Amino acid sequence: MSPSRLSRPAERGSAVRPGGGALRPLRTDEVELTGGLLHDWQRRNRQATVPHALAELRAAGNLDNLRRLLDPELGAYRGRYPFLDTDLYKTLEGLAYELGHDETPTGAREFFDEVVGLLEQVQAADGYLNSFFQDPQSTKKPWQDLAWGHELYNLGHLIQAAVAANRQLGDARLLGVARRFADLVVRKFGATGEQVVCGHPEVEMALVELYRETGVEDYLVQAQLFVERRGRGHLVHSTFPADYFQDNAPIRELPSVTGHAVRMAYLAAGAADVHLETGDASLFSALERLWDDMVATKLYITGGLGSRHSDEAIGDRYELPSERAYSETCAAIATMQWAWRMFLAGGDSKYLDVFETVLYNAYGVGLSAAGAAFFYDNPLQRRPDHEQRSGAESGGEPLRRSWFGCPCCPPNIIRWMAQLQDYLAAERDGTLYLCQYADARVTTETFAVTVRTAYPWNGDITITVDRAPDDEAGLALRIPAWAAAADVSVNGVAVGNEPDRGWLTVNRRFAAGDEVRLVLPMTPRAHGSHPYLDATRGAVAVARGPLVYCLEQQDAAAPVDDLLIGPTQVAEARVVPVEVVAGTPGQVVLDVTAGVAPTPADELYPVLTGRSADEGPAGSAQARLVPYFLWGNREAAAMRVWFRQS
Ligand code: FUB
Ligand code: ZN
Repeated sequence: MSPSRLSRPAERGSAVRPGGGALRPLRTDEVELTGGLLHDWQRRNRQATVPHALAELRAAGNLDNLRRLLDPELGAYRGRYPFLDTDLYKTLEGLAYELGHDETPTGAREFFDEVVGLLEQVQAADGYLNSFFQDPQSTKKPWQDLAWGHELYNLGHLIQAAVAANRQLGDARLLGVARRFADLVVRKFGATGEQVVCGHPEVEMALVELYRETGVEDYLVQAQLFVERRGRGHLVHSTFPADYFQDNAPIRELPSVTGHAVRMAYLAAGAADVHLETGDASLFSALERLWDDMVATKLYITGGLGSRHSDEAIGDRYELPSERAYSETCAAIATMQWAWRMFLAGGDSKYLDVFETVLYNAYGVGLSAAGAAFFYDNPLQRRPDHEQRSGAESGGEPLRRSWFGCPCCPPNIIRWMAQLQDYLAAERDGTLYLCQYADARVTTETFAVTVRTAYPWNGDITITVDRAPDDEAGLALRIPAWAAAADVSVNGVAVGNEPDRGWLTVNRRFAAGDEVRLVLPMTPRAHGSHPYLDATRGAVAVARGPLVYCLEQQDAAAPVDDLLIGPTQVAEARVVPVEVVAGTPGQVVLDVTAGVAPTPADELYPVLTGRSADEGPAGSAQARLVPYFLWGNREAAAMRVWFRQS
């Protein structure tokens, strides 16, 4: 770690800064994570993940791909994909946050300056920028293949990095590059230009954010055009079907979230951004409908989206296999981006509940405890002899990998980790909304509070008012849907009011020193699944608070496939604070006494003769359930989230 050389701006805007909507997200400088799991995750990002990624990006040739446009002697384009510049952009976005810290990751400043300098040099005179297509030896020309070329997807990540650099560091160099490219896109693909869309949504939310940052309306109009154009047959595609690109129907008419999972959730997040600026109510109701359908039929219990390895697709309703779950880490991030915008639009806490589930499970699992190895796909079950496919890549490490040929997930993890504080709190009409619970200092113009908690390991949250508004004000506490009850008190006196749309709001004339205490029950829960969900019907999953638990073979006295765990075993589980994996303080495990099923017959499909399928357990065995996000940090072994009951 080296000391930062930057003086960052006093006001640092968060990643999403809507002009409309119900709530204002607090700025980055208004929320500071001070301790606990999320804070430790951020420190790990700074100390381990970023330095690791910078080395991988250099080794993989991402910088050389830019350099060789200036020096052809450097050889051929490195890598298979036309979107490898985005690995740099996502990393730059994360670095924009990290460079604002008192201590910066080793090599971060040099890397940032080097890449920004290269981008400034290689950008074409008309603003175009993509090292794959600018390659004189490339067989493809710019804009020749909108479906697969990812050029606008590239622009989207460039814009997001540029906005972050401008907001977090007051460094406008990248913004200049991004605007030149965005202006080209507006000229070429605007209302009277070519009627095309990109095969991979992403640029929509970026263009809206560029509009927010610059006030230039053209960018918002362009985002709106891209959202509305999709699904009207403007994409020429061959390898993948129309729904892979969400091009089978306009977004307002899509019957359900469909196609490639990351594309779908980025598109929906972009459409939500358009709604936030335009107030387009019918667009929002379409998004609400898609969201509700997704949550009711297509989301894993971990919050993961996308069940198919084939085409990295979401799959049909109730198609949620555990072992072959795809649940790409990028899709987890995209789902949180969508959730946050839906919340900002209307204030409903149900979006934050899903955000929380994704954060601690489908997203958290993507990174190793030490911070330098990644899952691309995130299955909910692993058999000891089965291979971890890790996206399109087979062979290699049995668990998380240090990098990928298609490394979309690692830098996505980095940027998201760096900006976690942007999603902790919001405000509306003098009410401060605490969206996620973590040790933090929250300081707005009128309110300053300190949050102390060991969440998600326990549900005790204390909010101390450091500075109170002059008049009566509100403190809104999210009561997660998983919480069967919630005790709220102010200075030791119980607050009687009920939550409204998931928010319990304390309204009063606060004074410095006031203490608001929220206690959420952290009783382990046994979850079943919808009867149509054949893959896990009759099975039980275990959760406690926002954490989904799993069982790894090293923690069970019998094969995990033979263990029987039902609601009774979960109700009797012992909640034990113990460190399973070094480097993650405060862990809580659940010790259960599981039944052990009789040894199964060898037949794959035995004839049923009236013999009871439910003979009851042949014995019992001790088993220790660990948080799902921590699995795979020891030697590769069997793992399950869903357990047999019989
Ligand atoms: O196409 C760009 C990225 O690569 C996608 O978002 C990921 O799913 C991976 O396919
Ligand atoms: Zn990915």
